[in-house]
Amino acid sequence: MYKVYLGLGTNLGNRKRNIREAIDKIGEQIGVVKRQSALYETEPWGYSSPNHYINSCVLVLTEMAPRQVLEATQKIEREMGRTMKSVDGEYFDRIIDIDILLIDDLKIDEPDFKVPHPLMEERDFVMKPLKEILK
Ligand code: PH2
Ligand code: MG
Ligand code: MG
Repeated sequence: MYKVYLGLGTNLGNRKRNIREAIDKIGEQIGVVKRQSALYETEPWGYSSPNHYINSCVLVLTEMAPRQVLEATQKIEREMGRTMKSVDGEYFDRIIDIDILLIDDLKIDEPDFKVPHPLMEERDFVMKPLKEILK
């Protein structure tokens, strides 16, 4: 059983509904959603856009291996209509982004998969909701 902390972000469409839909899908496809932070309205970080974000974090308990969790989060992003992915720190507005922040105290350092999330400590929009549910 893994304890996985996920960061959720959306700045397009009905943002509250997007967060709710993502959490429903996480519960159906990944594991048991044990905790959810409040929703935070945040300004775009790292690029400029008129579209503010809603960010939140969840704690999920799952039997899935880390790589399977990554694939499942990407599948949910696609199901929800996510198209553009960030490339080399260039960011785009998005319907939903689901990032793996922490998995137990694992360290993963693969080209396409790093845990803990390498940028999380620089990002208030991650750390504020994460601290609410961390234990
Ligand atoms: N995600 C990014 C880039 N910038 N800014 C906010 N406020 N919230 C995000 O979730 C976010 C961001 C890349 O994933
Ligand atoms: Mg992200
Ligand atoms: Mg992402």
